[in-house]
Amino acid sequence: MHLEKIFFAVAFAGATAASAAPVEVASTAMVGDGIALFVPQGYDPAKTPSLMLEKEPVYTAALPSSWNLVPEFTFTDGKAGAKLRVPVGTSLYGGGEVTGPLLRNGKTIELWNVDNGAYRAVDNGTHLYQTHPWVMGVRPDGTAFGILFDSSWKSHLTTADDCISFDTEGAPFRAFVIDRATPQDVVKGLAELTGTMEMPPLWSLGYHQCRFSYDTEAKVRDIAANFRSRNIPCDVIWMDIDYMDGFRIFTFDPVKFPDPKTLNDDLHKANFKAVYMIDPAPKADPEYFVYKSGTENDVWVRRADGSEYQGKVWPGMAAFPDFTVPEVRTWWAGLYKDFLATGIDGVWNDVNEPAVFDSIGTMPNDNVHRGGGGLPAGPHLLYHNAYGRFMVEGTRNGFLDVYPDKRPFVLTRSNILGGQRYAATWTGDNYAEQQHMEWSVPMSITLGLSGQPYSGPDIGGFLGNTPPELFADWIGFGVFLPFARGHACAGTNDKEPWAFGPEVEKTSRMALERRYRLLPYLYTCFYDAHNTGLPVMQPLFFADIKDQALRAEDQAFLMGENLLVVPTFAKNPALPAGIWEEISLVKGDTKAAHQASLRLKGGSIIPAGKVIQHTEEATLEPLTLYVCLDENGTAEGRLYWDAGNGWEFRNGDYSLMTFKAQKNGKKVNVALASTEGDRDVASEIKNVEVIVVEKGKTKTGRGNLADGITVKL
Ligand code: NBV
Repeated sequence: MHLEKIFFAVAFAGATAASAAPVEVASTAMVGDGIALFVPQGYDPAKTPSLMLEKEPVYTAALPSSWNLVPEFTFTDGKAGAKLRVPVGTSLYGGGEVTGPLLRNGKTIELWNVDNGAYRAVDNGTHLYQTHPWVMGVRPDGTAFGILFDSSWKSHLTTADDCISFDTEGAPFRAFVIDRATPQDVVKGLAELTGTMEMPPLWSLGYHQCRFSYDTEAKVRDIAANFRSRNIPCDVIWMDIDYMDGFRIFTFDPVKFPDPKTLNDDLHKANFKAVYMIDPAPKADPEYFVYKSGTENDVWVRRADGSEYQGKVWPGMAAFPDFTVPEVRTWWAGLYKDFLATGIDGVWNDVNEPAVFDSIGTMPNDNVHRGGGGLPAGPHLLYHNAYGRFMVEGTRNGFLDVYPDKRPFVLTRSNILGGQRYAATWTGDNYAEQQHMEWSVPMSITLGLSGQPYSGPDIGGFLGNTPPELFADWIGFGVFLPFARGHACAGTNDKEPWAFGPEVEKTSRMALERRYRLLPYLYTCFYDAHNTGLPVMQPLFFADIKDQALRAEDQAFLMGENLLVVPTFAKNPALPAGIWEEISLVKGDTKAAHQASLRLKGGSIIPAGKVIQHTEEATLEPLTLYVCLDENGTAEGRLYWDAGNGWEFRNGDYSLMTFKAQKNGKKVNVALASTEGDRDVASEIKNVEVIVVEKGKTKTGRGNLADGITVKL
């Protein structure tokens, strides 16, 4: 479409009131390879600041006249919107944290972060805790595009078959359109605009055990001891709100958690990490040091009349830090100093939509945020969706101030696109029921396609009592999601792996052993996500972008590019054509009830370690390479490894190894083809086991990397 045709855009079809007034495109530019920027007339960054981009885009070229994905902007009664016409037959994805299927054609979601218990407490689940104004379209031929609406104002996002529309309650905004050869490239383009996640600490890829709440020190010790005595792999124990003194953040209950330092030290001795919850709003108690210091530093969000806003939350009436103000984020970061010094390894920021116990569930729309550091002052209606994102930026910085040499682990319930740079996430308060178990697959895939690769559900379901079968099915595939944590709401049954009896305990142990064996592969997937934005958990259609049958598949999924995971609940999943061979990671797993089936892609090699109980034991000695040859008898795979924490990998202290396999008659030779990085991991690996899977049969060979390994077929 020629640029002149962009003017006089057609009226916005979805508008209900007076028909939407078209707005001309004021300027366009290319800002990256296949990435176009469209700026409507009336756009003012002081009214709609960009809260999602990592940095301001740089003009690289003029928009080519052949560019045909042109958004049409509208502005009606003070509310801006935009739409993008979509070619017939396009499969639509994205929108961030959503319930329902992976394929988003014909859906409308609201973008207004909300505490939405069981995904149905509010507006039938049409909006959850996060905001991702982003849709990706995959054309029938596999080429793909995406549109990022660069606005945090309260809005609706509709993905009709022929049109993506986004209508906001705020001022005009810019839109970025990415048009590339593959959906993978489009998702990477989104990361070029909004950034990627940082490398996580290796320990955070282990299993996490949580409950609302392990409410005494003794209980925490008991849970930890059970994991070790029962040989169930686990890395992290979580402290939910009951560790606090009267729900006051940054305090510890003097009776139930009298000595957090010793508790954390003891957890460390048993090779556990400790993650503690911090909510955003301190109790408005003039005697309480956080409230006192916040008041002295003038950090609180204000009402429209300028007075301090207070809302009821867990500790009673509380004040809310205005995280849009850079100095407030610095103040917030400072609170973590003494807190983390007790040996806390990670932070869980909850209820940061922010949730308020009132009729609208959050603070009033006209509350005032002051901004600063390039951000304008603005109403809560503008900043609501980014409240959690600004909070976790402060939290992450607080962690880095205390531990500059460690990789932070921050988990957040609320976020906005771009916030993957600061925190991982989980999918909030799901219910212990079949549908929520099944939804946990498309939910995390969709988050991954929307810029956030690090997510997972509360395995077993948070609300409601979990029946043993459900837990077993859930953990049987939940261990292959990027973030693997079991969690349970107060008042529900115990949901630790052993709580359901010996059979489920066995199932859980096996599932977790499988995850831990795959750590080298999983870590490599995270390295890719960190570098390029390619999701860790991928939709099956990534395996064959032209195959229409895969477009709606959201029971089976991919872990990285090479491993297909079929949960036991999956009924007739559409699977990609070509060679995919089932692999076994733990004796008996392919036959065991509840364990997801794992299939390796033809032409690929994936690395695995031995069964370990926690990541302090993580080792590549011995290393197992699972090999599945393609039609030509070749295969290739990679392994990324580094210190597992810290930043030295940025200075070259890592190893990225590429392995290649080649079939020669009745033999397969596997060798280290290349290495990148200064860390000499390869020469530390003395024992390599190669397992070639062909037509359902496995053949094993052993050797070392220096000589290469030969497997006789
Ligand atoms: O802090 C308690 C819970 C927490 O366990 C859960 O994971 C969060 O999503 N939190 C919400 C507060 C409200 C629980 C009903």
